[in-house]
Amino acid sequence: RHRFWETQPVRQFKDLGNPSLIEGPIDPPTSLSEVKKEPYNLPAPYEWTTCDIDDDATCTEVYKLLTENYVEDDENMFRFNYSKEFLRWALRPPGYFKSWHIGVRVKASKKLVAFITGVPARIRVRRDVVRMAEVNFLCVHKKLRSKRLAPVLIKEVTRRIHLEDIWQAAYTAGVVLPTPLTTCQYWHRSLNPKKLIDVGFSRLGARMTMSRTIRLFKLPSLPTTPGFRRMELRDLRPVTRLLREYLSHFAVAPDFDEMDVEHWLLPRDEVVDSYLVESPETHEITDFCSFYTLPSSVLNNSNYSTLKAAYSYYNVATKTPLVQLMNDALIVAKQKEYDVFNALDVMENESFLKELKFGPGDGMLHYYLYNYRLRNPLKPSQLGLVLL
Ligand code: NHW
Ligand code: EN5
Repeated sequence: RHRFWETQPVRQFKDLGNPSLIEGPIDPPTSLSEVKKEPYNLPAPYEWTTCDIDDDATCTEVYKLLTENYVEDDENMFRFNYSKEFLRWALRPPGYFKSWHIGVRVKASKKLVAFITGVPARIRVRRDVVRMAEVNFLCVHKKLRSKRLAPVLIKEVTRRIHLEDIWQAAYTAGVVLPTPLTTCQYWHRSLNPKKLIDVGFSRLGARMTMSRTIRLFKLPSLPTTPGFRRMELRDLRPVTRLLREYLSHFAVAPDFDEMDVEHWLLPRDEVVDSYLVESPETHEITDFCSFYTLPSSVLNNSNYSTLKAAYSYYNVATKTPLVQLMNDALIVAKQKEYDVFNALDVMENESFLKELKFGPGDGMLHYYLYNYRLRNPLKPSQLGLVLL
């Protein structure tokens, strides 16, 4: 069934529920000298390239490949449109390796036709903090699909990750592979219902008019929680403390230090936004919420070309009710002209989704670990990890 994935150190479907399997690495690390020194062979017309995402021309090539060929919904109405600034942010966290930003070009024309990336991360699985790669942005040009290029890209990124003495990875996909750590559901909260209906992202409910729908999703113009404000550099320590404590409650979560929080959560315009609640009395930082910006191209619509979407990232509520905190996040996203606010049912998100008028989407997101086995799949609420 899975000619490639059956050969990889990932949990196989046949292992499900086998109680004699222990949790931890599937294959032991081999010595670095045993890692293949040469890149894997590509079909003759193609060659490997390492993409310097700092270089504007290269970043533009990657952006164009992804904009035209990356993930679409099941009816091919929308395609993810990661911005160049977003890609630079996603691919250059603390300790990143340029060698993990891998492209494939046509030898003759030098056209970029495939891509895959890894970035380093420390991810805690139960009590163990494991050095991993987060693998993302796997993309093969539409005209080169089904030629078994993806397995070559995956083997090559694996080889380059092994060269840095890292033996585990985390990744997500919309497709089912052997074997999900957990399967999450996307939820969507309309901020601009008229546009969402016009582009076919959502439908007018039964017995609903457009004006009733607009009223249903209306939000106050300003956040309601006293002390709610944008995160700043001076907040790094208390925010890191808050986040580390919160993430310690999940079975799988990143092990963030201050450098990671500075990179992943300090606000960057149109890339990542973070807000917190500073107690007006004690000036303590008690709550935190964040979202990242990932627009989608609207395919085949004459009125609109993009949807501006915010994706819930990491949220921590200790004093403010989580529902109220996330309502304030919706309000600022609306203020900033996002059309929709998306969230997965990870962490404690279930507790606000229905109350804040999110509806279930038609997309699922499966989470995977490479070369690490858990005895049983997790519930989405046991997962404290959000990948981009
Ligand atoms: S998920 C988004 C992936 N990208 C897209 O969906 C973009 C649009 N699609 C494409 O570009 C986020 C192509 O369809 C792709 C497949 C390139 C997806 N993950 O070349 P073939 C990520 O980026 C398997 C993993 O003929 P294709 C995460 C498939 O099951 N495997 O197909 C990436 C089959 O294997 P099987 C996937 O359509 C994580 C084989 O590829 C996959 O021309 C990567 C067919 O290859 C997917 N999303 O190209 C893994 N989609 O065994 C990282 C298909 O079933 C692992 N396949 O025969 C960790 C590595 C690091 C380890 C470090 C220690
Ligand atoms: C790696 N980082 O399918 C990610 N999105 O629900 C790779 N549906 O937007 C894997 N089909 O339900 C990504 N509207 C896997 C996801 C790929 C993209 C995808 C889904 C997630 C999505 C929308 C549009 C559907 C268009 C037709 C959807 C309904 C919204 C509605 C709003 C009002 C309340 C009820 C729900």
